[in-house]
This record gives sequence, structure tokens and C-alpha cells, in this order.
Amino acid sequence: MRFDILTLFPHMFSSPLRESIVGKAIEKGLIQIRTINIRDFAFDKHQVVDDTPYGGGQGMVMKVEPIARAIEWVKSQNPSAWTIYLTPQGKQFNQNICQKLSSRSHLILLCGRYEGVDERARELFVDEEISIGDYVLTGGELAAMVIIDAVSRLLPGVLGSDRSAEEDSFFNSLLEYPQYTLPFDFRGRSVPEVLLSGNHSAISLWRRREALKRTLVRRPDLLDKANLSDEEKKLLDDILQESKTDKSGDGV
Ligand code: 4FV
Repeated sequence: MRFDILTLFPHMFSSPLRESIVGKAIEKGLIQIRTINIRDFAFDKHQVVDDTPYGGGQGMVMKVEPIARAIEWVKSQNPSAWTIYLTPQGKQFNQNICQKLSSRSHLILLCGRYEGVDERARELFVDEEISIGDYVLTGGELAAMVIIDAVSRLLPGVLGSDRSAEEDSFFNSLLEYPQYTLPFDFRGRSVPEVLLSGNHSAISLWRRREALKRTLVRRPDLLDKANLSDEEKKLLDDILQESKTDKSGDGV
């Protein structure tokens, strides 16, 4: 999978994507990441890439011409590349969008700066606008890194075993169950016995219950979207009954 990143700050990408799982995926040739400096496509003497907004107002706007040349240069190598603009005005990034993007072979990630890019760059060249959250960053670069990380780990061969992505939070839009490892007891808090039982059906039942309880309390909105099995629906009813009886309100 190829990621072409259009940015004014290519060096921001040098270390974060060279570590750990994404770094290994690059070494294994499972993903290719190329940073393209938009300023290299500003051909005037001062390589100007931004200007004041028409109609006045604060800040600067990224000019359309360097962006157009940069995207057309990439698309001249692969016309089917899919162009994403990272912006707070985009649709909220989530695991479903991540799944869809992981089926593509070439993504162009356009990173805005200042007040953003000229509207015509979006109209003429952008296929999809994505936001990583309702807050304002200084640039789209960190959002691009989030996309690259989340998409890459879904690619075959990137995670130790592809199975582990299937146990992700949100994989079936439930939050993940609590995880434990050695020591068995830490400051008087011990690991739930069932996890040491070796009884795999009891363990997966416990995990499913904990995932449902945690989702019910922390992200009930996800439950509406979750396609729960009949067993899970039954489990959820039990949990709701319990919570009714157990009004002690202890968090889960
Ligand atoms: C952003 C977000 C984001 C807006 C102005 C860059 C900044 C500056 N991108 N999800 N949230 N972008 O805040 O994706 O140009």
C-alpha cells in the first residue's frame, strides 16, 4: 500500500512512522510512505504557497496552484490514487472508514496548514475529507499519521497475526474487555480467576460480558450500532438486570 503525503513539513514524518509496527511494515515492503513537499511545486522565485484570504479575515490560505501541480504529478504516476484532505470539516474518522481505506492501494493525504486550502483544491482534486476529531490542530500532518497507523495495522502481514485486528475495540463496535498479565496479584488486586481456568468458553464468555458492560457504561452509543448476537443480547439483558438490582453504582 502506498501513502503519498502532501505537506509543507515533510520532516514531521521522519521518525513517528519509522518505529515499531509501521516501521517494520515499511522494512517488509508492506507499505510505502513518500512525503511530497508542496513548496516544491511553487515555481515562483519565493516559492509562495499561501496568501491572504479573499474577503479579508485572519490568517492565510494555502494556494491552489502548488497543490494542483503536486496532486497531478502523483496522479500522472497512478491515476487511480485516492485523495484524502484532512480537515475538521471532514467526516469523523472511525474503524469502519479505516477498514474501507485499507482496501485501497494508493492514498494521497493532503495536509492543510494555516486556515486551510483554497476551496477549488477541494472541488477539483479531493475525493474524501476526513477529520480525526472535533478539535483544531496546527496542521493536518498529525491527522495523516493517525490514518496511516490505523490503516496500516489492518493490512495483511503488518500485525503479528491478522487475527488480532479482529479482536480490536470497535471491530464489532464494542469496546475491548479488560486485559491482564503477570503478576497475578498487584497491591492486593488480583487477576479474575476465570482467566486462569484454561476454560476457553468460560473465558470468552467473561470477555464478552466485560466488553458489553464497559461499552454500556462508557459508549452506549456504540451499542445501538453493534450487531449483537442473540447470546450477546441475552448477556446485555442480564447486565441491565444486575445494574438495576445493583444500584450501588460501582463503575465498570
Ligand atoms: C484536522 C482535524 C485539523 C485545521 C486548520 C489544520 C487543522 C489547519 N485535520 N482532523 N481535526 N486540521 O484540525 O483532521 O489547517
